[in-house]
Amino acid sequence: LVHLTIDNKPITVPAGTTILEAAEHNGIPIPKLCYLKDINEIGACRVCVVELEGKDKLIISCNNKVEEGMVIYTNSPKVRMNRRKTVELILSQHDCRCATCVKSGNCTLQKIANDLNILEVPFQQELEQTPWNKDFPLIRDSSKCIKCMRCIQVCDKIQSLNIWDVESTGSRTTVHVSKNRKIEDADCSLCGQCITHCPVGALRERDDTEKVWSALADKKKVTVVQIAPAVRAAWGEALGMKREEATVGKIVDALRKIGFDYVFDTAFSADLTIMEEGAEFLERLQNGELKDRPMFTSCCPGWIRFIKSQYPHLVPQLSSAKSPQQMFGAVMKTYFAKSIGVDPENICTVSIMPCLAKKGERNMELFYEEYAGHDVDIVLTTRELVRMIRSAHIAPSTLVDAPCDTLMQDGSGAGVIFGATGGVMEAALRSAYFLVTGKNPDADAFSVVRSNNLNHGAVCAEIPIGDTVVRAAVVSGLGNARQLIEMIERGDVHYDFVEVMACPGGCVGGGGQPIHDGQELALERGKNLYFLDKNANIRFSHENKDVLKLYEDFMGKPLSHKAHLLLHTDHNA
Ligand code: HC1
Ligand code: SF4
Repeated sequence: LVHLTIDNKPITVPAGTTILEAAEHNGIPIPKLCYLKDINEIGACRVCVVELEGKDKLIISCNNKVEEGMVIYTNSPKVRMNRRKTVELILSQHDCRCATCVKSGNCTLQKIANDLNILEVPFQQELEQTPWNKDFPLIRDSSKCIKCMRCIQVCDKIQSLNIWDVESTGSRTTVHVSKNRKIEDADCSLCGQCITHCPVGALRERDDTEKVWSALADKKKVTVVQIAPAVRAAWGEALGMKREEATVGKIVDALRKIGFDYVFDTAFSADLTIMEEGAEFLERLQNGELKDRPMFTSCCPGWIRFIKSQYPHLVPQLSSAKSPQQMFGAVMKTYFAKSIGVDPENICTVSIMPCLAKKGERNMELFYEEYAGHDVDIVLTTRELVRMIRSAHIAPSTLVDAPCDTLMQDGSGAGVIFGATGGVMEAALRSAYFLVTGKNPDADAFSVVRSNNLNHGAVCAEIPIGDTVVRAAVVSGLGNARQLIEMIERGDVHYDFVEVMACPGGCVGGGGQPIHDGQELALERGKNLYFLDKNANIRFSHENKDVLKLYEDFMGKPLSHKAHLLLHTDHNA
């Protein structure tokens, strides 16, 4: 243990603790911009400086460790003056028009400048303006970048994709797409983790809310919206709602108030996905197709983009099932369109997703008898949903629990846990068990595939189902996925079925979720989905009555010709 004083408070912490952590654990917060625990501890922003008694120069607190007897001041006149100069310099190179910035109100730079009572930017340098493809789902505004390097580090260390890099042009350091590429040519998975780790508004999603407002205003259009599982675990955070208040039923109410004609829950089509993917898995397993390599899940478009660019030879191992988002879109434009007697062309399908990659996935085309457009027309992130609720001036306190529309109303607990890492696997195992043995397992029988630590890489389990043992692996985060694939390719391990989600913790930690600077909330949000599953009326996808009715009245059975046409895709194409 090390003894020191911080702001006259005697403190004892374990050796190896940084000054910043020692202070924070003792209720003395130190402002910081670039620091991200274990990911970015480079002291680039110099905002976290502190004064060490006996030393002339201020020291950086995020990467200097405590030493016995240190006397530290975190807010002395010298520290304040220096910190102020640092922040003024950052502001001088930053586009400070907060009123039109997506991060306003939730921006670390804005908060630090406000806290330091900086009322004027003493000098403004010329702002960096790098051209950007505004049609790409990920938008970067170079004039807002503060060169904290977090995007580079998250992409390298967590996602192993190295999309961003530092570039030096004369005296200026800038961040840019690596290897001089354009973002659209850079193998970006669109996981959006760089956005959720950016302390300012330099990175954001392409805003598609105006497209939705136009569709809502178009009298000819019937607007149909779906809400992804993970959205319910996070949307309230950005509206100041308590966790228990922020129910999915209130999202349904908000979307109706905004003007949508029909509102559905993606948990319905997650169940549908399990019916198709589960049947496909058992077929491939029984045909001996999985002897050398596993079948991989296909519901995460960030992962699909990753495997296509990094391991193209493994693409045939992907399940051919479309994601729940796409399946729902296809069903909305066929089965549902027929039931309400509307031409699919006049239906606008919208989805609310925790995800950026879903904005790319929606480009997938729908063929039904003839070309029928896209399954999904517009994808909004959870953050865009919140912006729409705000634009509509809906007070969260006025929202009530409303049910989804009928025909595709049921959604099981198994469908809800899709939003957390391990959830797709667990849901699939529950139904595979039923398909093989003819009876339900205990609904919690496969909870071993859940994660409680995202730094531990893959979760693996051998699951007996009837006479066979299914070797299952679950992984989230693309760096973890890369490690697992390398092990599979070397032959060190063998699995039959592997679930991969691009974002750490799964969709609950998605790149489109509300941002809390420096906090990782994926596991906590995931627990909420498991709680909802535990308390759900039905916990098995194969017991979803509306899914069963869809098969009976329209789709036939899993893997039928019609199901292939509407619910599956060729990832090789
Ligand atoms: Fe996901 Fe999925 S779980 S991929 O994270 O399979 O985005 O929530 O909607 O499609 O269901 C996302 C979440 C989501 C799909 C489902
Ligand atoms: Fe999107 Fe979920 Fe995949 Fe992240 S894990 S890229 S949020 S589908």
